[in-house]
Amino acid sequence: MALSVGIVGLPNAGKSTLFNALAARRLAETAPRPFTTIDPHEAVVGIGDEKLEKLSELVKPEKTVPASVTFIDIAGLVKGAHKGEGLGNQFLAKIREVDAIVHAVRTFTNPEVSHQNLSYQPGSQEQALEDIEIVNLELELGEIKGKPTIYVLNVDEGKIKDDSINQIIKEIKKKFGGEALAISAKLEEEFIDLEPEERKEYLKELGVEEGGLNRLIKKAYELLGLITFYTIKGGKEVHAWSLEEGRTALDAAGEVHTDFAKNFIKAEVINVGELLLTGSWKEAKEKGKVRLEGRDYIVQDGDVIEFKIGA
Ligand SMILES: Nc1nc2c(ncn2[C@@H]2O[C@H](COP(=O)(O)OP(=O)(O)OP(=O)(O)O)[C@@H](O)[C@H]2O)c(=O)[nH]1
Ligand SMILES: [Mg+2]
Repeated sequence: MALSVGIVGLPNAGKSTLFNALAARRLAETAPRPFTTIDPHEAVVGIGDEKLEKLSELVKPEKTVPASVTFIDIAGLVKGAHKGEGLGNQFLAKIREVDAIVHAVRTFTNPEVSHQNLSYQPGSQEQALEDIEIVNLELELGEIKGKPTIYVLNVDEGKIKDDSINQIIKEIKKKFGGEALAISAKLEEEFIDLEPEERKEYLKELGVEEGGLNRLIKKAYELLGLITFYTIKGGKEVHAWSLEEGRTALDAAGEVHTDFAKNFIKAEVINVGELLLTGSWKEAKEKGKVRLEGRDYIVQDGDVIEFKIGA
């Protein structure tokens, strides 16, 4: 499925900062004033995938295409947005179409960045919960209900693993359901300018094993119950695709091409781990490790699939 995720939150929560970090480009203006974002921005982001990289090293195709997520950054939502307060309302329609919501919640300290609440207490649990409620109410009144939501606490860069932040995350999950995690949007945005090695070093210094964006995308996958399968197009193009768990080989074929579903005959399948161990598709076939599956086969996470298509 072509996954799409909308970023919502109060003005100045750091939505565009997070969006830029995800897009790895400064597409949206960010500023310490509310309603910086007016028109929505969209970015198609390739999902970092180690297995895909390894598969690509093995197959050496002309082209490698990661699975992708479209992120949409909209204007901040304020109290009364559903009645036309602020700017967010007119873009709620955009949010109705997405598969999941990333709800940015400010907990970072920065006296230059204003908050709706004049007595804003950075990092306070009450404040975070109150902020969330304001936005959730507007979403509900705007007829956006029951969407899978990931709450992103936008924290000061040194606080990603703080106990107090972990506590807020627990409370959010308890109170609102969905997923929650802490990210420093500002830090992730600064990563745009760094080489991968430098990023790793930086994260290590902060005591964090994995960048926030990867963690966010993983959570989105979990929340939406998605898995990844791969196609190699006879060695020409290695391609990662996302699919809902429990879907069949026929559904997977339809993801790749509508004609593939129409003219489906069989699917040749091997798990990516096994293929990497074996060394090549040809060898895997010779050794009988590539299975032939029919249209009702339930696709597993990490399956590499070659579809056999009729005329
Ligand atoms: N210190 C700090 N500042 C941040 C962080 N994230 C965002 N900011 C700053 O906060 C301000 C607002 O960020 P934006 O990304 O523009 O916020 P937004 O939610 O898109 O705001 P609107 O589009 O106006 O609704 C900018 O000046 C950012 O640099 C953070 O994690 N730490
Ligand atoms: Mg913005």
